[in-house]
Amino acid sequence: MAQGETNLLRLCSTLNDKSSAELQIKVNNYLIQETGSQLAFLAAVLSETEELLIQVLGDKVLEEEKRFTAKDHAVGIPLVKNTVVHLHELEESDKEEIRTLLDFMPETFVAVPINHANVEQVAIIAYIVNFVEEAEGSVFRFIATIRECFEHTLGIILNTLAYEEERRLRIQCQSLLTVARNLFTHLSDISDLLREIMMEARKLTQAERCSLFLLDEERDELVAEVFDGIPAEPGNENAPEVRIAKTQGIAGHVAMTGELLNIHDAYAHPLFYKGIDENTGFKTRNILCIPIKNEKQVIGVAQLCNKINGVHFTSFDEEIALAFSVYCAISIAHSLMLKKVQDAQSRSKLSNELMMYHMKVSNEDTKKLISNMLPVPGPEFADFKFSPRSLKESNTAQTVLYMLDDLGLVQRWRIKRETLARFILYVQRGYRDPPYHNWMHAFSVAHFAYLLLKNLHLMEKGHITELEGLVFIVACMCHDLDHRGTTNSFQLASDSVLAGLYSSEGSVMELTMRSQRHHFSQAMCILNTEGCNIFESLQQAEYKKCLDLLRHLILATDLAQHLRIFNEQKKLTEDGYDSSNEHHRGLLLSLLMTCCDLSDQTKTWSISKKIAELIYMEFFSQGDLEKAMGNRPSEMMDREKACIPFLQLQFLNDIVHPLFTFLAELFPEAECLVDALKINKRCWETAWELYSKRLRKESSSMAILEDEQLEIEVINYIQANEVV
Ligand code: Q2T
Ligand code: ZN
Repeated sequence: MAQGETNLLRLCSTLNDKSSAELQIKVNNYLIQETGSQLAFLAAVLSETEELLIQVLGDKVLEEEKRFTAKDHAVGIPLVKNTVVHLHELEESDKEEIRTLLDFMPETFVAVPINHANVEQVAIIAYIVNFVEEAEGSVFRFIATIRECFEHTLGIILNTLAYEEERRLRIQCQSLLTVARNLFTHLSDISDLLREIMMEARKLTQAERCSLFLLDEERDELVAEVFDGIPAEPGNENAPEVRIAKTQGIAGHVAMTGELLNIHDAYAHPLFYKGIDENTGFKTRNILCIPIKNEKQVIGVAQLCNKINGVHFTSFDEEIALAFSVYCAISIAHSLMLKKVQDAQSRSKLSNELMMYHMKVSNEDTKKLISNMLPVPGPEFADFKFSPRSLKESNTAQTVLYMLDDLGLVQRWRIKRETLARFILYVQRGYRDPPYHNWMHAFSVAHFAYLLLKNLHLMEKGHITELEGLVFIVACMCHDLDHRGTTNSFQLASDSVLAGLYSSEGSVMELTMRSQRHHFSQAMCILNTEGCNIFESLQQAEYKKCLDLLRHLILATDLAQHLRIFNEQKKLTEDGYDSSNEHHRGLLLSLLMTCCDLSDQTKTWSISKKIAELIYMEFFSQGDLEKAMGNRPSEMMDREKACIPFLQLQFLNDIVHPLFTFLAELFPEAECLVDALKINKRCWETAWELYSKRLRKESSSMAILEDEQLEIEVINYIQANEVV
């Protein structure tokens, strides 16, 4: 075997290193030995970027690997031409470049492109320098030696390089993830976050300093609130923010173009401003300036100065800084958003406080309510036939107090009388004064809850718990708090504040529930007002249950919500009610809430008629508003079109009657309510007949309710039926 072949075999048998640098040293030494050169080295071709990578010269590992774009550098010529290149083919400027790389001017030089196995694509370039041409054609022999060498070693060199690149990417990825986790825990304070970003950026790229600018779009300026690395002057931690024009200097250039700048020699760069160095005594050598972009635009610029242990920032630094800047953009955007949300929350809290301040219930009012003595209501007060609307409004607060007392709930839950009195007064004041959805509505709904609890013995028989009993009445009192006398859809159409609020909660399906959420939120506001928390004596677990139930029950009075659970309630009446099942209790309580809400219809005809008048006053003023806004109101809201008796019959048949039928199926004692409903339905039918006869004569749809003839005919009907 020839000596050369033995040497090559020996080389191959030693190529078992993990690091490509060590492999290259061995290969370089082999080439030096076989060609009698002074120096040999390799450049790997990075196919993705068309860059050349040089890590080792001879047996010296470079402190910092060198990267060249193949197109504009002398070392890349063999790749561009895809041929062997000799020193004498190079131009003077190319020779000069080679000299800079090697630190000396070579006498002889050959660069040999080596293709990937079986592919016409250059994988690496091998260079030998200062060999001795003993005889004619010895260069060709050297080239053949080089080619032969790589036939056997190219695979392992490329694999090792690829492995190192993968490992580098993995480590970079890991460190970026750590950084991201770190950043996302600093969202609550933007200057905290910015400081953290600058620290991480310096660590990742090994920079002496980092400054961070955010774009102030209103003023077209870049603002640096905190400068990292510049020692804070003693006693002046809140150094004034630094502002520069959006177009000024290196940072400005990067902000405008959105492109990264890697400046190797700061003082030689036309955009560099020496002023700051002159003032601070800091010497800027090189700069890496990166844009921080969200999907659309530049939101800031990070400027890194002076690579530690290096001549300038490398393309690795560029790569990692750009990847890092993505996390910066996300975390900065989130931090700013969080700040906005928190500000909005504070404003909302403030305006709530203002509202509570103006609603303020004085201690005298509270005391008066506790000490006032109304005569104890007679037994008729607890009868299904009793109409709470017959009470004077000025006595209603005290009546609520009485009802809760009478049910034993004040004692059972250790509610302070003063707190309870104050709470009731706040709730009363929390209602506005539309024709129907006012405090008298809330009060009569709460009274019906009292009737159900008492007459169906819901707590005594264990159908619901005592806590549920308490929350049931409270929910009734609060269920329409701050009602504006308009429907959900009107508020959406009129773009009201309420429609926008609660939009982030829940899905599209719950689009209709926003006013209900507002009623609940108002109830919470009152509970959270000083001296109003009637649930304060509850244990934590009970307290939470209680608020969850309050919310659930207020939401249950939404008509759409009722229709949603209607079938489940139907199934409940068919399958039987199981009070040990929490879901069953929830369904029952929802049913009870809606019964209370519509309980006016189980009273006398005169009340049913009066309620229709109030309801349609409210509906028609909404209709008028809709017309004024240039929209067409629904027929029910249109005073020129609505046929009240027809609409009432429809409402009683479709909504009210099925509800109370369920109730009577679960509790036979409630049968009398269905009977009362049936009478009212018959009355509305009588009214409809009359309405149909008068149709052409009437100008307003409300007039029918004031018609004397109607009154007489209906009374005749009732008298005829009283014997039944
Ligand atoms: C299942 C409980 C639903 C309680 O919610 C409401 C909301 N708005 C009005 C109930 C009522 C209500 N209370 N009494 C009546 C009467 C006598 N007639 N109503 C009515 C509600 C409607 C129609 C006639 C009523 C239903 N529309 C109200 C406006 O928006 C479309 C539905
Ligand atoms: Zn209501």
